[in-house]
Amino acid sequence: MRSEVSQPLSLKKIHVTDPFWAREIGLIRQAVIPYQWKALHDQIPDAAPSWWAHNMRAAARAVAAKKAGGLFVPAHHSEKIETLPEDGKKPLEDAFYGFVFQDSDGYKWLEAVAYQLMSRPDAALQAQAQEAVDMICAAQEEDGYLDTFYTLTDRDRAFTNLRDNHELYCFGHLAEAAVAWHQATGKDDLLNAARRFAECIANKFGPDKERGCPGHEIAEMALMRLYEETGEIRWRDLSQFFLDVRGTDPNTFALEENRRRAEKGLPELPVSSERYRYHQANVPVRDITEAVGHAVRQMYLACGMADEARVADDAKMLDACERLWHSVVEQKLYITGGIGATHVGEAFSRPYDLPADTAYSETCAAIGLAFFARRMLQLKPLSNYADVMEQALYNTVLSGMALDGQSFFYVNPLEVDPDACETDQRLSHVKAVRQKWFGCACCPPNIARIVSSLGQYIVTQSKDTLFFHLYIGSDMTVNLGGSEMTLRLEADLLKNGDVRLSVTDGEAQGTLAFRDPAWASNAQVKIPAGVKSWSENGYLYAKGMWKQGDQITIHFTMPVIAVKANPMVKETMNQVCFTRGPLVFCAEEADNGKGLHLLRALPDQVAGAREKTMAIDGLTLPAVVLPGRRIIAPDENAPLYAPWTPAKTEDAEITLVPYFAWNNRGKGEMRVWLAAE
Ligand code: FUB
Ligand code: ZN
Repeated sequence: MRSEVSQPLSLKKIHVTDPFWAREIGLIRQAVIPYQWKALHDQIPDAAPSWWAHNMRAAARAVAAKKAGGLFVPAHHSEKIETLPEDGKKPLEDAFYGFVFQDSDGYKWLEAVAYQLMSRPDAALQAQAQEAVDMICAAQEEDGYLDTFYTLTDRDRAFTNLRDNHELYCFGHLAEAAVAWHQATGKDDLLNAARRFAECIANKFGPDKERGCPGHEIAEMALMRLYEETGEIRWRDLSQFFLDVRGTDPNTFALEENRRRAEKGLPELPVSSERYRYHQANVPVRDITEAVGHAVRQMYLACGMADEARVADDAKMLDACERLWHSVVEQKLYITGGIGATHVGEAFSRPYDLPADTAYSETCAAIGLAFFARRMLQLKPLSNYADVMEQALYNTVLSGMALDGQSFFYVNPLEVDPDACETDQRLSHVKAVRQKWFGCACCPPNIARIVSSLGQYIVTQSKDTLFFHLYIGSDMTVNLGGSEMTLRLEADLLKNGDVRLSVTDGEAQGTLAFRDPAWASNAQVKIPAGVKSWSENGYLYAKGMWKQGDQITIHFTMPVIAVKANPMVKETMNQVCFTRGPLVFCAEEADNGKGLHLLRALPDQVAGAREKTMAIDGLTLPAVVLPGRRIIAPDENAPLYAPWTPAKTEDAEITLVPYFAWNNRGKGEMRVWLAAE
């Protein structure tokens, strides 16, 4: 294995204390997890039902009936998806409702709970999670199969539509939750359920069995986790099998589709892989050059690929991961760390196509990007990976949830006009306000799990080197060269770029590496005498014998920066946006009135930006006030077109708030990119 490969710290060894992020993690624990438990049980008034508990209980009854030798007659004996009961009717007790992947919502919830328990044990929360675990285990069939959709509809059709029906996706989320639950509690009930399901899958698919791969990736990285947790190599083999099959001819999605078509007497379709860009199955994974198709799927695949590159030291896979990375960050990434520019297929668009108002930028996709970035960092400590991870976390991931944790965005555009998105079909995917829940509720529990596991993104360790990727205040216990030491990282990036790392206990010989963020033009570093230091790949390394009382302080300058996009991005031509540290800022109607498109920012005068704080929903957040201009709106009799004359403008102060905090003060316009004068 390559010498630079690093691993995150166990969440039992790192405790986030950061003034901003500790609140977020606490919010997930105190507000979001209880809220989502209610959502899983359909107890949130006026919110779309989840059906998770309903489906699990119904499947458990079906499984029990089968075990008792009885006949289970499905209420819906077809693959038709019932999102809601027929109009005005009560749900059928034994029917499946919701999207085919509804099981995954509960698995994500459980994974988030497990991370929280790792940081801080809580008997009541654990008991509630145990209830969920028991419900899941009860829904598992005797042969290990565990997917309530097929259990409640037509088990004989299991694994006949991997492309669309998400069994392997649900398995992936189950395995991720099971590993986390095992790590948190030492209990192997869910881990065994995941293993039994993995076994059931491995009995069907493999080199000497049927070819197939997940329509929605995640099983690849989940199997790698299962392998790393249990040491059972067959899970790594299965993950590799899925990666190797993907995008090769004859395409397995086409083959399974042809089998379904044959049942209906329909003619065969071509079996070449080209048609499967949406599923990233258009080329073999080691030949990937561009991020394509459904953005979350692409990111989850990238994670599986990066895990394979790390675990198997697979150089071709690493090359493919790097090409994928460059495709995303150099051509397809929003300034907010969002990805997936088009709602058509929730997908990546062509290079440089980054529209602001019609953006999809699904919360889960930004989460997937952060997952991928962390894995790339594990492979190679290059600061660009951490820059992008931070960009996604501080902006789009956070914007996915209201400051009170009670409502969520699925889609994260960079420009919103409520009147437009409420009346224009082309913008029907854009919501002007966060929603209480979604029929397709992939994003809220995904936020819960990434924020709850934030400690795993801050630091990774490779042998005797600790890499500090994110400046998020935390206390940690590390072992360098066999000696244990406790460290305190202090930072508050919402305020300033002052960072301090102190050895609070113990002593050890090793190297501490600190990322030099792209947003900091100038770092002033103080390290103890006798420590050897050097810079490499955007990290400042400090090697020495560390002992209690040692401190490293870094002052990163954190000015407001006026940012332009590459001119190939047509959408943002002559527009500017403003960032400070990891935060992207936006203008909101609440501060600047209606008609944000009339504002003209003055990028040349960015040095005159005034920083201030603003109270939003009880939080004190950074804000920026800029000198600017506003085009005086024409009166309503003005013609649509007229001979050109310079626009009439007036002075205007432009107030900007962090993008993640937008829409916490009622409905209104929002813009990240402003016209530049
Ligand atoms: O298909 C499962 C999840 O639902 C995807 O990851 C999201 O994009 C949403 O389509
Ligand atoms: Zn989502």
